[in-house]
Amino acid sequence: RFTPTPDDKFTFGLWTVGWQGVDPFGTATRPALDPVETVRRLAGLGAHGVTFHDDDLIPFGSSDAEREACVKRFRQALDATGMKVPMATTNLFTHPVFKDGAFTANDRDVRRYALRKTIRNIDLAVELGASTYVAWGGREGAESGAAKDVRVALDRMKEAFDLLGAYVTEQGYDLRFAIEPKPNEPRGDILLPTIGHALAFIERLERPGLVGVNPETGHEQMAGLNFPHGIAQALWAGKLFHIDLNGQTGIKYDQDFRFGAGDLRQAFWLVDLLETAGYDGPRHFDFKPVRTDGVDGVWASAAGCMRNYLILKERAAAFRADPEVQDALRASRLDDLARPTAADGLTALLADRGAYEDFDVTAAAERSMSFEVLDQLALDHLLGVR
Ligand code: GLT
Ligand code: MN
Ligand code: MN
Ligand code: MN
Repeated sequence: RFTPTPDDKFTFGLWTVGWQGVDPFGTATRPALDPVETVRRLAGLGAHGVTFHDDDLIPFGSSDAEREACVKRFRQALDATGMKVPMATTNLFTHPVFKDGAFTANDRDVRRYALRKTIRNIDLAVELGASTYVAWGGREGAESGAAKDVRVALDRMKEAFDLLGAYVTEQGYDLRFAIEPKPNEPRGDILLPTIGHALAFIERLERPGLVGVNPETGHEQMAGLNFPHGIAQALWAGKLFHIDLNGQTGIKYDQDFRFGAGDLRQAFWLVDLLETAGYDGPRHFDFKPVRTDGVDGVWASAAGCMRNYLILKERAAAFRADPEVQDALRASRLDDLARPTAADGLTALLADRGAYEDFDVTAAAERSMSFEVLDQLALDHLLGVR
């Protein structure tokens, strides 16, 4: 019970369990992990696969021969364990050259370098079987007003995604892009700060069908937003290409706790949504094992992410299956919400005296929505007392 298998599609970034605890105030508290060891350990815990930045796998500045050797060892570990690589991404934030951004850096040569670095890793991603390419623009932003002309920067951002879309199309790659929003950190303000901003941006691209979103729990919550609501809108738009699961306690720095820590109620509704909406992509954990812990804590927290997802999945399924919940849903008129408001058209609506002239607004206003009973049932299920 609550033991993950590869069918659960749990995946982890190499950089998550590999985080050594470096933060703005302190140096590493843990040794570096070899990606090969990470693949073996995660496979042992029941994960489905791993994801990577170019620089997680191949140290920045490696020669071509070193690069080949890194990829070869990694591929051998994948083959030996059956682990998959469903997603990859580019590190466009660590090296000082990206201090003012990558696709939207004011310096044109930095933007051209960023595109070439991305394209190089797209080739590797496809070679390793990835079908999603994440783009987190952590350094695309500003700390002050005149430093970035946001409308022009968005032109450059669009140009980048149009070029990348042209590249994968010309190569015939079966690869889609997923933009990861974040409101701030490391920049004072980051471009495309929320799911909503990203969705609107995507519709202005040359190939909108190639681009979706990779929302992260904590990133929306850093902006005070309801993560399950944002995910629901991404699903509604057909744009949930990938997801980064973790934990966050409200509007603060990016905490990247293990999934299930932080806002547990939002985690419950999120799992309920993913499991009932037919999302069949990876359940990708992008978290940082707390830096107080040694390597033991790294694997304990990776196991915890998966265990918490499976517990919440069971709790959410029990909630949906409970006959009292089904009655409460009807009492709250969720079935009525599912009915079109004017299926017979505008003329019929305008001619319907019951819709306005004869509508008893007082009686309608007096009907209770009964949401408290419904929510208490959810809490009882979440807490495991039903
Ligand atoms: C970085 C960031 C994450 C992104 C990763 C993809 S790397 O750690 O904090 O949220 O998902 O580039
Ligand atoms: Mn984060
Ligand atoms: Mn992330
Ligand atoms: Mn992160």
